[in-house]
Amino acid sequence: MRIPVIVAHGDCDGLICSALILQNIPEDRARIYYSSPYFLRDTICKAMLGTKADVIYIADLSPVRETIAASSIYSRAFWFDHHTIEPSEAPGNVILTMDSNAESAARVVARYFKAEDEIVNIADQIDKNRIESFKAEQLRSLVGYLKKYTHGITFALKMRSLAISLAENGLNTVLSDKENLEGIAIYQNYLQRFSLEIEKKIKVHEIYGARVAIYTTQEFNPVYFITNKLKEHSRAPFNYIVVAVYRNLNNKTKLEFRTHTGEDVLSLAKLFGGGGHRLASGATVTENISEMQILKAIESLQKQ
Ligand SMILES: [Mn+2]
Repeated sequence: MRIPVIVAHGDCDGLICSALILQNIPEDRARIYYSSPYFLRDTICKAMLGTKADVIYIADLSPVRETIAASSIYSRAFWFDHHTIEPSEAPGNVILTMDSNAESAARVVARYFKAEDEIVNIADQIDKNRIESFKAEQLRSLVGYLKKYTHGITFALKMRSLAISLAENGLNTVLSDKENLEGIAIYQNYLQRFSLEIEKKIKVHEIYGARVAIYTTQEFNPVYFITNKLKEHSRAPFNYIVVAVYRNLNNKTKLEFRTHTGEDVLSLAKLFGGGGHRLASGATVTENISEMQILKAIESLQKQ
């Protein structure tokens, strides 16, 4: 029997993409994985074992030369993405559905399958950090809870069961589940405590006319929340907001870039080998990146 594989980004948009794909493929089950730009090639290869490599769906993650090549081992590979990337050549069995103007990757998936669902609008709100509805806030908190408090295989299993539940029972059922509501409450409590920490730990720099806020941490902290909270800072708005997550165990730095003022932070991410969107980008670097290196990179952009 052939088993389809779904690989999506391990965030809200990716979760919603995976639920939409599940709803719209002919098979009634699939292997679902959540990945990141940094691990995607590994994920595509691992997911293949035991599936006869029939069909793979990849969403909210960018097709680049290496990941396109990995996906082409499957009989057919369907990509759905809305990140800004250089166009890549792909073999005939790799179908790229891309729209860098789409507010979410879920929007790209929904258009492809001609599937209308309120959850697509919610993906747009969350991915653009423009929350308008209570349900969007709740779903963002639920995924925030999983990102903050679960790791590795537990995170994967929880996300998987959320995707299946979203696909089969819908958003209202997911958001009225007792365990999910408990997770949301725990996460919202954490945010209250965390908002005090941001004020204390944020470092502000002026560099060539740009105002930069840098937040360094060793754990998971929600970048959207830091960005929103900093709007109330006495020196806001910030041209560049940088969240640097240090994973000292494996000498890795995860950099996230945002802006209050429409600065092109994609160019900044590219200086570190990363990517994303013009107003929200990131990079994972396999060394410890110092604040000084980040400021130097911003300086080089400001000088242009
Ligand atoms: Mn997205």
